[in-house]
Amino acid sequence: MKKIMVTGALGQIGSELIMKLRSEYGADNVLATDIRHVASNVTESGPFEILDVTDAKGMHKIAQDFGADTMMHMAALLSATAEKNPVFAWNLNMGGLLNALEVSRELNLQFFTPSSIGAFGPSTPKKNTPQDTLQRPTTMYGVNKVSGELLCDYYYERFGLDTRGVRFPGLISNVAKPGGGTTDYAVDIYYKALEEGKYTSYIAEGTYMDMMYMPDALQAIVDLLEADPAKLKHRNAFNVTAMSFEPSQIAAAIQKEIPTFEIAYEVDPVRQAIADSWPDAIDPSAAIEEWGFKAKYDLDKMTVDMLEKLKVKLGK
Ligand code: VAH
Repeated sequence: MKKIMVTGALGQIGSELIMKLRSEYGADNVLATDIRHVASNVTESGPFEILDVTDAKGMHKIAQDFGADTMMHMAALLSATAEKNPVFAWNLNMGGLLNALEVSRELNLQFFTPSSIGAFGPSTPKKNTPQDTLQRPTTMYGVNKVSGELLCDYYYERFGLDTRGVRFPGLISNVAKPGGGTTDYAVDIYYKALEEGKYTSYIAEGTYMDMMYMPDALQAIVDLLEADPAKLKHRNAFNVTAMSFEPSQIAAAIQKEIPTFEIAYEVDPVRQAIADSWPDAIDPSAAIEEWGFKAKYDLDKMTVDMLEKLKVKLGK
């Protein structure tokens, strides 16, 4: 049975990943860590430790004492936050990743960390973006993600470490709200639709980005973790996506459920520039062929589920 250590366990992905992993592998076999303790189902449903991922010795001790055989490094600053403090973002995103890779090498752990469509830049083909293509991102987050992909490939090639990763699109969830991302509008819009009946988008109409509902993202992580390594031609990091849409399309999907919902636009130039530098729609065929990636939620199905879950959460 796997013994999995997760960093960034209270983040947007981490907070749901912990619950998914505990249901798959048993609560006691999944150690959640984060830089702060916030009482939640993550901290109450299984082992939890406070960990600053820039503390290599602390990370090694926690992984060793837990008897981990798998490291899932989820702690990172997202795109918009990273642009506000690029040096801090480099130190945290790259320092934390290097520590997680080194601890995994020293203790021979299987290793997973997510990359992002943010690893692509304006010179990358925007439509049907290939698995292997030009990656010249123009954001600190993107530089971190490309560097991280190369570092994870290096640890696989140089040390034989079993590193695996995916390039996530914007992730939409009804549990932990994302913090500091560019795609967060696609989460905020559902909350505002129920709370105010309208939403002002900071991303311009017509701006396509890849997106995926969190349940599909979590299943993709488990499927890749369990994939037969002999079938993996790629390692870091597989393109995965479920849909590509622009703000007026998610608004239209919400209007099918809430006909009076209205969208307006007040573009944030910083996050618009980040979104404009990313692909419109990436090609997930390598993930489909090499480990059977499959998304279950499209925009309409996700919208129905999001609104249903948020109505309960918001007491609507
Ligand atoms: C962000 N949600 O917006 C993250 C993600 C593809 C976007 O990397 O920064």
